[in-house]
Amino acid sequence: MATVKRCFIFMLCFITLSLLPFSIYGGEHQGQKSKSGTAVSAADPGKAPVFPAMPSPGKKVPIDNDHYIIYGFDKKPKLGTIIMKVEIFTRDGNKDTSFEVLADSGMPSMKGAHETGEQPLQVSKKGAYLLPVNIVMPGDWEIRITIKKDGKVIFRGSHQFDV
Ligand SMILES: [Cu+2]
Repeated sequence: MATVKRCFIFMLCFITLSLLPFSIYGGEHQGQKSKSGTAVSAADPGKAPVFPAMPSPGKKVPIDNDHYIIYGFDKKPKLGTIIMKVEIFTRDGNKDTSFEVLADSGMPSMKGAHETGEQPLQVSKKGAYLLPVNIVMPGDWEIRITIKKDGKVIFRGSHQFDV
């Protein structure tokens, strides 16, 4: 019995020692990243952009100093295809279609299962940005909106909902 126990402790030590170099390496690697600043982090594809939660559909969401969006759906989200609509307004309430709007949809609890990747919304005749979103199963869903002006990202926002 004592032999088995000693053997077990030996195994544990062996595993710990063999994993140690990796954890030290990982720590150093992270340290290097944060020390070297923005140049490296901007080029680092592993650094995921942040999508802050937006106010509810139908509410004004500021995207810069002079514009806000109002987003929503053609119906209460349910299984099947729903159409997401994003309208961009200037501060004085005129529609602006000079932006590029992209959206990614998926289920936060099933990472990698349903993400569509960034899809461009198409501008309708009425000046609304539209995108069909396929809700393929019940559960928690998230739509992530990215807005660009002249190719540069000026806004990111997330809307989470349950189906
Ligand atoms: Cu799912």
